[in-house]
Amino acid sequence: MVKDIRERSIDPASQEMLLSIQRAGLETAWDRLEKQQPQCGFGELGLCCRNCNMGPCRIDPFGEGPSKGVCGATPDIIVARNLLRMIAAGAAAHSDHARDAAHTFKLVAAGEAPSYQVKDNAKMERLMKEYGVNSQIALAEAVMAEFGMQEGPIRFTRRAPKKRLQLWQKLGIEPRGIDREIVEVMHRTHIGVDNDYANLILHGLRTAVADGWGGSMIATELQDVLFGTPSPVTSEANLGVLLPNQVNIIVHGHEPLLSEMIVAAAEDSEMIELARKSGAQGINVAGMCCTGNEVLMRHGVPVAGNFLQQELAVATGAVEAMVVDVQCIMPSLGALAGCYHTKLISTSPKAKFPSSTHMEFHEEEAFETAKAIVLSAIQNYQNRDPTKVHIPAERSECMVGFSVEAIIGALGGSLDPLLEAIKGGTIRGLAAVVGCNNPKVKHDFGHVNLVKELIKKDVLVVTTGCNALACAKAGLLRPEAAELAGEGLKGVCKALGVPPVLHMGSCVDISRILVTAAAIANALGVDISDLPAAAAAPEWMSEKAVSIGTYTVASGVYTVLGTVPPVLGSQNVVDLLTNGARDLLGGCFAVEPDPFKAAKLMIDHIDSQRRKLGI
Ligand code: BF8
Repeated sequence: MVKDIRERSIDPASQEMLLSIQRAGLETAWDRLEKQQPQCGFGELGLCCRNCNMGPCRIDPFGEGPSKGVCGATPDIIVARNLLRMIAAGAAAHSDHARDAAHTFKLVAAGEAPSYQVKDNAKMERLMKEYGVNSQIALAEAVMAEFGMQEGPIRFTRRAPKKRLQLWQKLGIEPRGIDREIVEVMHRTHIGVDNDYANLILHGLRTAVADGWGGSMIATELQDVLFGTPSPVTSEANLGVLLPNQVNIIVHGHEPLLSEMIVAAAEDSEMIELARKSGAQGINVAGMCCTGNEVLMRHGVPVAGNFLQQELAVATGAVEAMVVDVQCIMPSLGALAGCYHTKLISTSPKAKFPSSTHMEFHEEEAFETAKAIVLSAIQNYQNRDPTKVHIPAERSECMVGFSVEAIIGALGGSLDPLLEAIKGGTIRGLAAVVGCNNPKVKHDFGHVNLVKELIKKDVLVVTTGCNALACAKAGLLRPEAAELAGEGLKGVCKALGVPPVLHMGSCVDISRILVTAAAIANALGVDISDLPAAAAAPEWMSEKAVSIGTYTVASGVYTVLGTVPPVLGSQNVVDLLTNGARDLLGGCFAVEPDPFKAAKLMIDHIDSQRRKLGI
């Protein structure tokens, strides 16, 4: 029996569902975390090496047991190698997502994916110019080639301020092809290759830059071309968006290639008619995690929640189908869905799950597959058990969809009003608050409190991923949330009619934040590292977040993590990431689990940057 469910989440809808799940005798990630206690100390410190079969080797942090692995690897080497493999996995996830978008874009160019069209021609033309090509197919081929390119540079690194680019070149971390950098991580971390922790970390930086200024940016740009560049739209967030009398379909995962089609299929009149015939009043699609962010910001599709709410959504007993593609999908879902009538439908050949129905999705016949998936959800409506339905009431309004283009639009066509507000001090600085949930942190507590503290002190917040969804649920993405901001920020938000926290999309869309930071730095004639800006991931857990944090630091941003990365086993690695990086890159990591203290660290950094800029 859990002592106090309020210790697990600050979100009333989640608390309600956690109680309901507990009463049903079922388990969630929070329960499994408890059962894992105490977690492996060697793993927590990054001191366990499984890279060859002389091991596994572990280093005793207290100096009483072995101080080296069988091959002679020191704590510095083991910690750095483990960190690099996390970066590689994260960069691979974002970049493989981008590859799928590029593949679809190429099929569209060749007329082989009739379900998709180019929605933003102007953006496509800008990209063609940037790549120096004059046809859609040539653009598709040029983008595809960037993944396996043997020599650099990848195109979008040219969007970074000149000083940043020169610094990357000087340090030898300007990335070549994205896949090449990831492969090189695996090579260097194989037994007996790179055994210099600093040299390893430099390559980690290069790989992460290939993610942020490569894979993630490609995903964002091509998704905008195919599905439209987001502009402000209002919607709602939290489990209360599930509807008692409709066929509820949750799209969960990351790639809008699938979710866009499900949204379109659910609007098909034939499908709506079938839903009515089955006794439902209609079809309700709701998002979850980052694919939720994608359809939220492009179509205003309501979002049921962030990472830790995926199990809670199934336990409402009101979900006919949870349709998943890739990333951040808990393997527990199939078994949990089996306790209700919910169908867990996997769609990617890369991602199959226990106890799921697999309906493979291919771009060439995307709409047809999406219709078959929606139909299977409709047919499942009759299996819903009304006695098991429990939908919390909470749903909060939100205004989302602040792409770079939308921000410039809201400012009246140029960044100048923002720059003036920053220079004049009405806006103290900028903060990017992003990242996951992690049951080690009270759900949404880090996100919501950090963001509230920042806006209170006149820091304009941009957000993506699960932080964005936490903010949406807490009402921070409404223009009315300006009332919670300091006087300066409040005035700017009220004048523009925007919230003090701007939703910029999914996790690959952190690339939008990089582009915004570069544009501001260029306008001020400085590097990103000179800006009164900081970043944070208060509840991060995924390897993607490790890659994101690393490219943020490589881009010159002071980045505060709310959970401790597995690096404490090497003081040298810790020093490099928290101090050495500052001298090398102008950005570095800090770790602070308390969101109030984290806000203070970020604001102190912003203030010191303001002083250096003389503003
Ligand atoms: O890419 S913030 S838990 S959903 S990894 Fe996953 Fe983390 Fe959420 Fe999106 Ni990002």
